[in-house]
Amino acid sequence: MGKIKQVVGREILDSRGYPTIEVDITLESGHKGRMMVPSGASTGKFEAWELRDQDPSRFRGKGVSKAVAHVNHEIAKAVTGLDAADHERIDRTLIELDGTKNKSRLGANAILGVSFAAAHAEASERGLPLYQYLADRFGDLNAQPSLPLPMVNIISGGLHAGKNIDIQDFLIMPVGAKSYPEALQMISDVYFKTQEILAAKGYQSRLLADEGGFGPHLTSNEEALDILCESVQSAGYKRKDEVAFALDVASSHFYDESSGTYRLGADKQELTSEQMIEKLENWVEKYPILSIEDGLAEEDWAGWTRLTERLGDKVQLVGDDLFTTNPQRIQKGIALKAGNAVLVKMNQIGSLTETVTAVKLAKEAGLLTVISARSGETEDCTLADLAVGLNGGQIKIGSIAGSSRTAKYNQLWRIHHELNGRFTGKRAFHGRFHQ
Ligand code: 2PG
Ligand code: MG
Repeated sequence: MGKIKQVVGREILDSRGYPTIEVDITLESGHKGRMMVPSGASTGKFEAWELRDQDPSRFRGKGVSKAVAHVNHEIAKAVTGLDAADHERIDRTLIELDGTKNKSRLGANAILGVSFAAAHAEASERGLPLYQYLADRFGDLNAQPSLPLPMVNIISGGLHAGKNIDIQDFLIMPVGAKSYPEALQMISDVYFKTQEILAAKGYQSRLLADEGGFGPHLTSNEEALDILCESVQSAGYKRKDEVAFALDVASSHFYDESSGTYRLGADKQELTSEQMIEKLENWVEKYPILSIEDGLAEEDWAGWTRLTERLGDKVQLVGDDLFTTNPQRIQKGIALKAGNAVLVKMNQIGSLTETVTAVKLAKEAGLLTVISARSGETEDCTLADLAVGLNGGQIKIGSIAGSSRTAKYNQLWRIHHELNGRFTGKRAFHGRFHQ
């Protein structure tokens, strides 16, 4: 254990060119830990609060200097002298100091940075890689840390690609891969085939969306699925058995609350919750889809229960905006049988121990987990270590372009060597969904 000696916050830039917070913690021993905080664009209503300055004279109002000041003054004072290994105490101190329900006074970005920087510092104090430290402290007792199956963005839409099409992410999962490097190679094959196919069809294939996926102006949402089918086939893989599809529909962002309908601009459709379920069901019949995230909106609980009844034994139904990594919302989902998997984003809830609670709660209830990046990222690799250390099963980082994404893929590749290749692969699904 190491006592916290110094806490320093500063502004840095994220992958969209907006400021975010970096926190450095130094222990009395001299060991240090650093955390760079990610930031979402298609954020859920129930996420912890990301504090931005709202001062239009700096960074279009997106500066985080107030949150940085909180780190350097109030927070530094409160956590200096605490044991960096006592994550429960550190997080409780931060949450109580903030005093709001959604971390809006100090900022969830400020709190998250300090919470995770402490873990980095303590891991360094013990001479352990972060994933091993997290596994020792919070991991599954009966399972050794293992590399997650990647869920990788190939074609982007929605808020990450200028609303070219409505569905936000068309992703692939290399379920046939026997190892992490093989998974990466399969992803790379499909990624570059997609680029060739888009170019051949006359689409813009060089410009990339926020997460490094291609963001062409397709004529419909379904066209993206057809293109993916073609890419997987021409890359020489069997659809579903070797490469399965995943969608992040991010439907909260085209849901019209007043009419209770889903407005798909690219398909010129306005659908009720029931019709949206039918549309997803048709896609599951027609395409090798293994996972659907946010197929329905964050407040459409009744729809989610029906969706899960209809499709829950065929595909993974992941709640992102629905759950916002919030244990209370996950509890509600368990009670209502809404969804069968949780997307885990540490900045949605805002601290290490609450993220761990969300993962444990999900696993105990038999829900699968996908540890996820945000659309605004940095070179920080905490996410990769977290996914391994907690045995998250699956990881969603974005595409294989842009160093904020590849930093994490590469960290996993390093860990692959340290773990002698231990890879969860398609076992992430525990044999469900006929995998
Ligand atoms: C999502 C994420 C990552 P954002 O919706 O799952 O793809 O996007 O960080 O913008 O919320
Ligand atoms: Mg999502």
